[in-house]
Amino acid sequence: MLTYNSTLSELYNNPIGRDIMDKLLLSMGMSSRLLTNPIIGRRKLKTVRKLVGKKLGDGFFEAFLELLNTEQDRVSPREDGEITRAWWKEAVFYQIYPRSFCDSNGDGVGDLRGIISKLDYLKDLGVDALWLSPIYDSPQDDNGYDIRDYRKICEEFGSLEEFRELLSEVHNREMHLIMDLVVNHTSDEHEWFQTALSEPNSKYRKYYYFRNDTDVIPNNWTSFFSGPAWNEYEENDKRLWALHSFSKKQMDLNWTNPEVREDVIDMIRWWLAMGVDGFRMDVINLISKRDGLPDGDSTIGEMMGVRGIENYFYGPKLHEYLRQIQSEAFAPYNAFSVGETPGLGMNMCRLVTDETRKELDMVFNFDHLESPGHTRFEDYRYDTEYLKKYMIDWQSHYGKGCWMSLFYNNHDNPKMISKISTDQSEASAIGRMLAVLQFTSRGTPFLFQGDEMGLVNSEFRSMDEITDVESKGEYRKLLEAGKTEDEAFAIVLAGTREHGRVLLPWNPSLGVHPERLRQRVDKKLTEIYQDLIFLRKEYRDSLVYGTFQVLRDKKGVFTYERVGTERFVVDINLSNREQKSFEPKKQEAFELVFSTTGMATEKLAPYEAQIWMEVQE
Ligand code: TEU
Ligand code: CA
Repeated sequence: MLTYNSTLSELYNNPIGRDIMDKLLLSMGMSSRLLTNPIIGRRKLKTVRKLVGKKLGDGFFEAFLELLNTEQDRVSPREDGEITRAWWKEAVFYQIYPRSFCDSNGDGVGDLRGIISKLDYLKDLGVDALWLSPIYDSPQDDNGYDIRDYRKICEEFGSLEEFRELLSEVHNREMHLIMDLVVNHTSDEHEWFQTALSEPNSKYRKYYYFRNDTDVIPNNWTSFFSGPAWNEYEENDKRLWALHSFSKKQMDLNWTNPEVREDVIDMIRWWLAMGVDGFRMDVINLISKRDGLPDGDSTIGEMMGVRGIENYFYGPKLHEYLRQIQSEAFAPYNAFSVGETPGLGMNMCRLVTDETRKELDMVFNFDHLESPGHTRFEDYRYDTEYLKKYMIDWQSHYGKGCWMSLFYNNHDNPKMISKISTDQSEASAIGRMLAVLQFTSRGTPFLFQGDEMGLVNSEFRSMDEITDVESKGEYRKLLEAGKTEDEAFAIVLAGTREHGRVLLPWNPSLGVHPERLRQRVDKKLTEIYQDLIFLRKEYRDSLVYGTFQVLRDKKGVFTYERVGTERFVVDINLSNREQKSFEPKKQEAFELVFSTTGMATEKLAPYEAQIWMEVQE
């Protein structure tokens, strides 16, 4: 049991402790090596509390200790033996955000028929598997992440028959298709919630977190989309509260209720029986909440941007629920699972993905998407040195029993190219460099729709052009905090999820957006994606499953080797200045197999990346 008498090294030995302390030090610009220093490691928590207690507050330490003591398990990274082979480790995934992917009937909303029309394009690109963001019946308050009927297709997108056609067309091309599983919450228009509201004695009242025993809001939790995390209703002249971690129309399911788990598992099996190959599982680490839903610590709330999150981002029954979903829903169909796990660090990710744990196959970790000390709603230039640090850390330490997802963009984030530079003349070079890093690293590449087109952020001009419920909440919060409309819009513009949600520019002449929101496709980049995906598959033993070893990581450059049956050296210029190329490979028998500039020069041009292969005798 960890207590105030525990030493920092004992705390650092706990997987949750390590992840939280690493993140804290990183955000303060300090090295986590500090905590492996024997002198510092001997310090007791009570001493640290005396030093920083005022700043962090007592609640922080209570919550910290309570959280760490929930995890008795340890999973150390496996470095020996072989990596278990699997189709989803060798596949290149492509995330489709249906409402903006391809509109086949000109109503301005993407649809299933539009996706079908692009399957050959995706196959030619080298894509092996699709991840569809939600296509279920939904009021679209959070663009489909608020599901009203899990077994019905949203009419704007098409019909169940069209979905079956899409699925068979995908399988005919020997591709896989995974769907988005959103079961931390349902829409407030879901029949379960509507019944729970209208029939207090129905079993569905226990499907959600309702409270009718208090006149004041049940706790101090805030929503991910700003404001309190509770809706207020009126029942028999009394206040009735219901929990929502996200929008006011996304009501949290109560996973402690076995009937909720059974109904969710039944729904998952329904889709898997139809032939779906697996699921991306929306905020799946949030489903287990601490009993009693205790207040959140304000310091942690400040740090994480959501008050109360320490009570559910890694809840007490998370592993139990994940194991039940895996054994009762996924295993019988040998289905693939990738969890979306905001807030989990490497050690907690290991605890939910290590192959011995039978919980999830993979997760999306988001720690690389912002430079330390920065947040998404902030106009700053992303530091590629940090991307290098992140990649070296995960490629070197995640272990052979776990498998990384490799991505830069999704429907929740601005474009990585624009984070690095807003100079349009650099966009193409940065896009190519990022592609080399993604396709020569160990893990599964997840492209987001349009990555292969080199899309950058959009030039929205006002909040009138922003539809995202999260951005609107953020804008309101900024105005309430005293920002002017222009200041608030500038902050929202930097981080709005809308950048990942504009219709793709298949034919820029069409489309419902004004000229300035339509982007040209970087066709050369699309070819480069095809070449790199081909190379990765051609040399799968080395570029997918091979070893990873850093050869050079001085400022501005990142050189590493991947070794399987072949040996590759990847030489990357992470900066917008010319850099020396990595010399030793030139003397040895290496040949240049790829360069983002097409030339083998003594120097690396800004953002140039080269791939060298050892010539086999
Ligand atoms: O996102 C959850 C999540 O991690 C978000 O809080 C995300 O961190 C933030 O929006 C920006 O990074 C998932 C879905 O991807 C998102 O589209 C949904 O809005 C959300 O869950 C609720 O379902
Ligand atoms: Ca349409």
